[in-house]
Amino acid sequence: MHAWPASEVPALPGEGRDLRIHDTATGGLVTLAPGPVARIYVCGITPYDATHMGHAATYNAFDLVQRVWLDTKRQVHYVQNVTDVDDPLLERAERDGIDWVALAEKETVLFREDMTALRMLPPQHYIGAVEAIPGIVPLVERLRDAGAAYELEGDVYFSVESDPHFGQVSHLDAAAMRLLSAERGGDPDRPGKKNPLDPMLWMAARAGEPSWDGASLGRGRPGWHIECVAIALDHLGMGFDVQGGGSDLAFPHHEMGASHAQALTGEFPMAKAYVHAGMVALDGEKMSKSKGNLVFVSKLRYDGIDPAAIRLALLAHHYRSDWEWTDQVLQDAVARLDAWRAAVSRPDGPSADALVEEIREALSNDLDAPAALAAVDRWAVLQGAQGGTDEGAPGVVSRAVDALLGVAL
Ligand code: 5CA
Ligand code: ZN
Repeated sequence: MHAWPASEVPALPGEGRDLRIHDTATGGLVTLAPGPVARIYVCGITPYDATHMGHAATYNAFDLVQRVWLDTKRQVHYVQNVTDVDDPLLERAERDGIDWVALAEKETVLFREDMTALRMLPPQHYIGAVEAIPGIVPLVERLRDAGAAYELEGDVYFSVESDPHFGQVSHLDAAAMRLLSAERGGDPDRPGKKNPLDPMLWMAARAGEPSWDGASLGRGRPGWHIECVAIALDHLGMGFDVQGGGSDLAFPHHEMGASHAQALTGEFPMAKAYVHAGMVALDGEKMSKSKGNLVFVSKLRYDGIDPAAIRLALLAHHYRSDWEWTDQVLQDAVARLDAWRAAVSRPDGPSADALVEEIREALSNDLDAPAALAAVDRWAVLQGAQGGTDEGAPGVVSRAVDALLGVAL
């Protein structure tokens, strides 16, 4: 699949800083020290509805990760998937009486437009589950042949007990795992499984559902977790720097992914840091396609809201906190954007050198975007109150806000 166009990232004076970020697996901050090419995998959308503010907030967090790395003069190798075949997509297509392929394509087109408008950096490899199937099948065969997977009525399940590290990404107890497994695509109550938590690797063809050639597995379609493992290992290899997603992916998705990868390679963990963004809610409930309590990026754009203001609304919240989308959040962001634009519209102003360092410091400290915004606010207030004589300072501020926060002033 093709991704979306990249917005330019201006180079800044001075040196960027290494990223310290919260890793769910170790439960604390880790300082990442990637090589000259930092490697990141971010779980992509299941394209059965439009991009909502929760998705946008999560992708914003991982866009910041890349901007911090780019500021250290590293290159970034970024991979993202599209879960373009899965139960919820097929169910929505069926409900609405439309072709599932057309639905996935339509929503993926819209996602690309939203990401472009929000100045999210595109992945170098944007890979659909369907196009990854030829790479998934041999991995499932290997897992089965190694005794880490078993067959149940034609379906193939991964055995979580084959992984000595199972549980070391999310650190949940068995009861919590069972509950979340049922909520998030698993089938803990299916009779005949070795362990209720075992996730499906390959689902045998069902009547009326799409299926693909699975070689010795028979016709069918891939499970969700093996999809991301196959794509990540193919394009990044083991031990990449960050696997990212919302906190609802810690279990089962990233836990199972780490287990699959461990069983395939003997190595743990697949990613050096498992990074999870908080959940965005609307009216007190997690924004979710299945609940339908959604604020869409595209709707706001069509209503004439500047995408830079949407981005500032996301940045005003720390990526790890759960927060609530309200009209006030957007109004505050619009006001901040106006104030910043006014402040950079003059040819001179207060020195921007310290500000650039403050933004760098804030972001390198577990992506503290609210602290970065507060620093820019202080500069803008100073500019409004007394101005300054530093020629070109507003230009430096504009470039820093663009390069490090993805906001075009
Ligand atoms: N296709 C899978 C990942 S492989 C999937 O979870 N797709 S998704 O469309 O449901 O979600 C895409 C991303 O948005 C995931 O990282 C998910 O954790 C995140 N996300 C979904 N809802 C919210 C929300 N309310 N707040 C924050 N992030 C969210
Ligand atoms: Zn994923």
